[in-house]
Amino acid sequence: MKLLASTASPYARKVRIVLAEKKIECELQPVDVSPVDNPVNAHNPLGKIPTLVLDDGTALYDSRVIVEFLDNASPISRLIPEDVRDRVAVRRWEALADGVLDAGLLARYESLRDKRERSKDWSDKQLARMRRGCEQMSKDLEGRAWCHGGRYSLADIALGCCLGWLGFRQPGDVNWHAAYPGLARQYQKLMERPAFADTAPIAPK
Ligand code: GSF
Repeated sequence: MKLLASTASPYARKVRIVLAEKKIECELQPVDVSPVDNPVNAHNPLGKIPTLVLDDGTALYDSRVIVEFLDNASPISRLIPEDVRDRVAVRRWEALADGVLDAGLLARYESLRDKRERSKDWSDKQLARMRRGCEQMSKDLEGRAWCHGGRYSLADIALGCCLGWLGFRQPGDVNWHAAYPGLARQYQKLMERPAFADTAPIAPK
């Protein structure tokens, strides 16, 4: 089994953390997805990472499908609850954290365009989305040790990957750590886990 990934991708980090928490061995293949023709296309028509290639050649994407597969592949450290209501709550957290990331990536891509081609309205829309998302996550976490059900789960992993990337890339030049101290504290706590500390985002060489 091999994971096509990059050290900067927050969605790939989610999968790498799940692999580590569940003690599943997996080869990591760093790939650059910026060129139109990239090595991921042969496995995933969307050309996106993370993509997990199983030993029989089956490719799994996207990160949400991969983490579900991995959580069921081993009983060690269950990260997605079995109970439907709990599972839905955890997956909603994941959808929210991933959604904030999606908006952050769009804002970042926009900021990398030539100044004359950038749309302020488009960027502002993404920033507002990120802000509302962080606001909600901050509110939902208030007074809790973990995102859902009093225990560490995929929800915390998704939140941590989102916050880690926001701190790393700073889309929109917003200082998220200062704006949401509760979230910043939670990220510090998550970083005490080896699975998080070992996967902190790094810009690819
Ligand atoms: C998002 C993957 C994604 O956008 C998931 O796996 O959860 N919903 C998907 N990956 C980016 C890399 S990154 O910024 O994490 C990607 O592969 N982009 C390539 C492109 O051409 O958009």
